[in-house]
Amino acid sequence: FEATSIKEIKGMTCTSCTNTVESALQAVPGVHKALVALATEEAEICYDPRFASANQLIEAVEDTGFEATLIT
Ligand code: 9UX
Repeated sequence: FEATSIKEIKGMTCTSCTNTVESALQAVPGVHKALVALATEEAEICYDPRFASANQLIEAVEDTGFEATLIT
């Protein structure tokens, strides 16, 4: 089972920010792939919903100090 989830992440101003958020998302158990785009403020995440939930992904982003909202 694999789901793709896209979130809006506010407040990122450089590629170092996106790397921080990407690393945080990739560290969540069940996440296979996380891609964060600076220009669109969106994250594309492939994860196994048996091990990770959308809320956990939001929390992982907010733990890095950015605001995240689910857009799909
Ligand atoms: Mo770049 Mo982001 O210098 O918190 S890492 S702005």
